[in-house]
Amino acid sequence: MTGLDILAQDEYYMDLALKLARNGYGRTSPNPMVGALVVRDGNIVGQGWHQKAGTAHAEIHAMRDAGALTAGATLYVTLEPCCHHGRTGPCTDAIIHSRIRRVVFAMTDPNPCVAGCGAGMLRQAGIEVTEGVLACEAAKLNEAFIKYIATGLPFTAIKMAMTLDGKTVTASGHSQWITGEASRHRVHKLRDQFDAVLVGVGTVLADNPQLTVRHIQGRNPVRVVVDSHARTPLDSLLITDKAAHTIIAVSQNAPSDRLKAYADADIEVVQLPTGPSGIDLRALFRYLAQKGLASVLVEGGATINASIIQENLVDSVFWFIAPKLVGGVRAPGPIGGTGVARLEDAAELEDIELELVGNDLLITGYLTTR
Ligand code: AOF
Ligand code: ZN
Repeated sequence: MTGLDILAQDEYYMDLALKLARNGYGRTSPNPMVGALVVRDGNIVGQGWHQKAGTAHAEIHAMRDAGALTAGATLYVTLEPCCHHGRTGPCTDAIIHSRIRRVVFAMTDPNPCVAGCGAGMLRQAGIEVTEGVLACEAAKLNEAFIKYIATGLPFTAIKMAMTLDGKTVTASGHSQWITGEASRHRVHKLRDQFDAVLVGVGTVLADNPQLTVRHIQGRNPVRVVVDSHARTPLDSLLITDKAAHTIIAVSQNAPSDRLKAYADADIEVVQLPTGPSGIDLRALFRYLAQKGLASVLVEGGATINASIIQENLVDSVFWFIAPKLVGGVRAPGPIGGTGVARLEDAAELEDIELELVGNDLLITGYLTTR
């Protein structure tokens, strides 16, 4: 086979391994989604994916599936095999024992416990190693894990629903519903995939939201309320429905009787120092990451959006635009605060994608680092 044939073959199997990895979507956090295949004489003889943090890694599933057929075979895996003793043993040991001849992986593990050491161990044992096959696709799949492990902060996305003329509420305060049913289903799918959903107390007071997954099959994210003065009502659904864990982030001078009432209702309360705009949001996001919440979907409103953009905590956006014109100089838009004075200071997006969801337009993109 020529080098080109081998590359095409490696990409073909790696694409299948990436598809296997996606079976773990929203279920492996704070660990990565990983898929693996064992190929022998052109036949797939084993496959597997990582199912849940703390359980067997993808490589182990695939090699168990292949049984004795691993001897002399090639292992395709979407992430560099680990070489550390974590909650499970090192995959490199298992690979060496199973007499795999060649390992092809997509991307180097950004986890500092592994980063490059897995590949090194395999090479030392005489195994042929090829790395970087479909590396961009693998990095995109695990964008949340990469951000979380490299920075100690969760991957953060803003979800926004606004009208074509940039309004999120009418001048008289009416906001349900801006987008259509298909978009609302799509938001529930996002909630199923993100570890946590975060809102400001203004949204709780205005909408009394549940922030759960209802229109589709899925699991509920942890719910986080930014609430400096502990104003979340004790009879709000986030407190009474018991549908998911709820965290209320308050400032150090929040009234202690309220905090006790939250704790009595099984709500987690975190008291944080104050930052440039209310609670120190960076400290909150660090706290969430330390709890193993590797991704956060911010679902409004305008004040919280302004603060997290200003503090450079946002990685990407899901911006739903409904084909409606509301008008009104006093009808608010999606981002509050004082805004930037000059256009060159505006936050910018890249890697834009457009999609029609029902009659709404969904724009996704990543904030450029400034
Ligand atoms: C996974 N699944 O399929 C692979 C992982 O706590 P442990 O022992 O499960 O180790 C987690 C680390 O192992 C993880 O951060 C990543 O660096 C590496 N590879 N992890 O959970 C997998 N291949
Ligand atoms: Zn491993």
